[in-house]
Amino acid sequence: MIRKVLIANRGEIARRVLRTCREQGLATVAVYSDGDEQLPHVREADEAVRLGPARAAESYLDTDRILAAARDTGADAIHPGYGFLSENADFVEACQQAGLIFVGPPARAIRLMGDKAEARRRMADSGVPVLPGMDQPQADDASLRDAAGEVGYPLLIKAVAGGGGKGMRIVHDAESFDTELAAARREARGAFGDERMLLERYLPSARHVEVQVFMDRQGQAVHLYERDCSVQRRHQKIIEEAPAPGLSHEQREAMGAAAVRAAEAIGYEGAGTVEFLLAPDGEFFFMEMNTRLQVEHPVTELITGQDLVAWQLRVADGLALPLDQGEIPLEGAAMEVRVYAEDPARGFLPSAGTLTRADWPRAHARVDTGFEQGDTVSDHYDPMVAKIIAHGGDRAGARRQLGRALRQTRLTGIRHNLDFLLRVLESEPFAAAQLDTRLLELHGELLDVPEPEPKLLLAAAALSEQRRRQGPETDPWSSLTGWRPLGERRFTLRLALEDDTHLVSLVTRNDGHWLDIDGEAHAFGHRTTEGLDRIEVADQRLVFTSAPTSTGTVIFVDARPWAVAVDPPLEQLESDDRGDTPFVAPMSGTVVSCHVDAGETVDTGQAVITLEAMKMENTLHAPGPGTVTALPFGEGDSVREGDLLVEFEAEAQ
Ligand code: MV4
Repeated sequence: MIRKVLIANRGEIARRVLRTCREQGLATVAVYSDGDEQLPHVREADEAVRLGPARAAESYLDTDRILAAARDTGADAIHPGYGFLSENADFVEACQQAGLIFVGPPARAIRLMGDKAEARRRMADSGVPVLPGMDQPQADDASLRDAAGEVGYPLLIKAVAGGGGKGMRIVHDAESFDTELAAARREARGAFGDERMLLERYLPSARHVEVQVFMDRQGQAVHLYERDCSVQRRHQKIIEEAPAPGLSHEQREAMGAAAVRAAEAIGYEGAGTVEFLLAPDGEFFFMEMNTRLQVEHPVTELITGQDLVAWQLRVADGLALPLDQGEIPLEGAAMEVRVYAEDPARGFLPSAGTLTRADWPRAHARVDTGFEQGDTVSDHYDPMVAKIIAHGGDRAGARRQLGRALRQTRLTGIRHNLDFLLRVLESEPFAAAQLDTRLLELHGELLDVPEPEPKLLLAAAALSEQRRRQGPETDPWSSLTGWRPLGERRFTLRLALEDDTHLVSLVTRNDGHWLDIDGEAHAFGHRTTEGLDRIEVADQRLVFTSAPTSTGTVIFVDARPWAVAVDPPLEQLESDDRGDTPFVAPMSGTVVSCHVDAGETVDTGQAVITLEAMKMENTLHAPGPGTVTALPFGEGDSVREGDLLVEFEAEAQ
């Protein structure tokens, strides 16, 4: 029986595995490299062992150091997560030699599936459909060229040692075959030290549909339905979902059965994923098998209600699978996005850095992340910051929930792809489930990065500041302080967006709400629903969230942050805060006239004082019946923003 698990990984997957181990009552050991010691996966484990320098080769990829950590802590099993050593057959053997249980398949299954030609042959022999091709990789260039003619064009040259799109070349015609073959061989020799190639008919328009399988040591195999992972960018998955939309019951059964056959054919153990290409006519073909728990496993967990890590641990313990095929539920639909530290506005350049703010969505979604606020995303490892996963009664519901969750996420300090994710998620082709591995090529506009109107950002910032000063519970329109000309309430700020400053007022009058920017008035509307603010300025709309910063406000539009500075910053104003009196000068200016004398009683709405600022005259009115007890400034006096212009005592109610 496994009692103590060493998790040979980092970040979100280390935490994910830890969570189940803890629930199962297993002791846990984390490992970490220099720079990672402050991360959540390290502090959440019962014990943690330093491996070495940040470089993966000297830490998370170093078999000897990991085995030493397991020995030193008395761990009896190693969970590899994904990536790093998860599909390294030599590592699996080393674990076994050290008397450790490797939570994953046997070394021979990993080796077999790592050889793409061997895998293809084994699948074809077991009745798993494969595309027309040539999988005798010892062939020389001349016989490959001959075989290409039989396979037909367009075709793919695939590296035997490749996978995930590495070492792959499309060849459209016989004329370019030799050049492409030479290039593929060169690339593969450099990347894998293995230049063997196989050929396969190229299916230009297809979906990537993969089936989750499990097999125990007793020889029982089941599938847990499929995931559609067609939305990719340069072989990097972006959105994954389960089940694959539009599959008929028969197709689902056929793909599931083929995947189970694949697992049985190779005497598999544990969690595996069989990837298929799904052609527009519904035919499907084996692509490759991943011999690990995958990044996107949570969508399967959400539709089946199963804990796949718990299943892995059971199988590793030699126990039978917890459910038979017929007992595995499929409920609703789930969708996952991968949040990467990269900048969509700059060609998706990776963007390491410290998460100065990390507010993960609380409702609507599951968040698997290895980082909390204050943590640093290192440039030594994969730039994935989080997975956000939503479940709904159907695909539309899951998509809606996920959209809400993404808009509620507030991340600053790194560039990230949340706005891009939202754009794809809410695009027409994706909403209509027009899934295709070329979705982003067919809809290049999804790569454009639109910028919100400055007007809208200023309005959003003014509204956020106004609420921040008067508390989140107040209705911005009933509590506007500052200038109160008769029938008008006004909240004014100087805001800086990029290099320009603007005088912005939120105004409410009996003819409606207005936004005044540098003296120009725009019709303005606002409401808050589902934790999101929605504003409308002169027929343009913006949905946003906001958060205070040391210099003002950050407005998140499609989760993309825009900094708006408040001039002067709130701290300065708060130092001479006059509570909620309506008679605080909203900006510097000059007193034009005092309409009453000190000591005079006034009635609701009666004019008290007029100030001129920024070429505008503004009159303050009494908010209710009361007494003007003092007028500290006289006509012609200069006043500064925040000055108390009128001391007023409201009449007791
Ligand atoms: C293919 C293919 C079309 N025809 N094989 C890409 C990753 C690796 N798993 C195999 N891949 C492909 N193999 C044939 N015969 C198209 C791809 C492919 C792809 C597959 C899934 C998701 C995105 C993709 C993007 C480009 C190419």
